Amino acid sequence: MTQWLNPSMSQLDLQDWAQRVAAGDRRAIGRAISAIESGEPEATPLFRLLFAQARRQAEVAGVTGAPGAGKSTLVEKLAAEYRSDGLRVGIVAVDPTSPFSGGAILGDRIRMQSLCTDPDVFIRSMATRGELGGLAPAAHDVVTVLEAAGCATVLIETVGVGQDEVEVAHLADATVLVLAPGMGDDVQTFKAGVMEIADIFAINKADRPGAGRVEQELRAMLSISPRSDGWRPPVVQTVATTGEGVAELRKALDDFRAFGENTNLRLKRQREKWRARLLALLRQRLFERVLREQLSDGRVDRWVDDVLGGRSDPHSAVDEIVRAATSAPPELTSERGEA
Ligand SMILES: Nc1nc2c(ncn2[C@@H]2O[C@H](COP(=O)(O)OP(=O)(O)O)[C@@H](O)[C@H]2O)c(=O)[nH]1
Ligand SMILES: [Mg+2]
Repeated sequence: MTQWLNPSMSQLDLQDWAQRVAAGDRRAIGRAISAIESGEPEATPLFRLLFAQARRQAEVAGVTGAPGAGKSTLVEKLAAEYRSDGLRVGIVAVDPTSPFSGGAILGDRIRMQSLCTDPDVFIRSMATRGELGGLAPAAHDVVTVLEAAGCATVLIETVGVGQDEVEVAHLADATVLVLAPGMGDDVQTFKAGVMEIADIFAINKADRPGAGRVEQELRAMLSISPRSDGWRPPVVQTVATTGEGVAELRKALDDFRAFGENTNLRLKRQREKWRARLLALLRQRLFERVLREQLSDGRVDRWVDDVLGGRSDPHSAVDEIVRAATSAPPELTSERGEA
């Protein structure tokens, strides 16, 4: 284990590591993800190698929806569908209740037996950011590692609470919104934002009464608010437990990819994705730097006391902190490229 954590790892060791990732070595993949997640010193040079070797043509599909809609079951069946074509598949579950949960890649608590014995399926479950869920910031990097591991498809499961669907849309090439009849998610009650990010609708649990009604309402809603990019989101009924409709769902994903490639939609999305990622990292890096350089050793409390005591106000305090941080000898130029 210690060899993976050695900060003075040579370029040769790193290349060897990256090659093992490409070969689908689970241990190497798991360690790479852990190193990147925890910002270990060798993570940035390793990430650079992995990013270069990531097959950028991988399809990243986000699967989102309310808890219990059948996302995990659907992801399992979709993965099997891609596997039947011999494609290597990655699964990222950002869901505390996910049966994929088990910590490491291929944790033994995974209930998806069909997948966990398959050497060409890589599963990573991730903690959500806060109590309200939310996409773990490292999810982007995990996708890159899985792409570098040769995954032609990466499926990301996220619970649909609030902001997540929008975030997963920033990470994925395609977003599938999973609905189920009788779950209270009547079409009228959808938040506008959620409707807009769905490229494909899966009405799961189509074996239950009410699926047809959900589909009708959805289609009615879609017909009155067509998308400006010209894509008409398909609506697919599925029964995830039996696999019914999963081939159609996969076809819808293939069609969307073809549409995105024939128009400039895919490229536009990818630009948005990397822009969001760059800005998020910048925000995080700058904030950490200000915390470290300006606000260590209880100095936050001193600012709080000043505000509390009326000697300063929050806006002026932050202005001063930022001024001090930006006039400090820049650490930034030398920091580039480090974790
Ligand atoms: N009847 C029926 N049950 C389903 C279907 N898909 C999933 N389920 C069940 O619904 C429950 C929740 O599924 P799960 O995949 O964990 O949902 P998630 O919370 O969205 O990931 C499980 O008991 C599944 O077996 C379906 O198409 N029909
Ligand atoms: Mg789940």
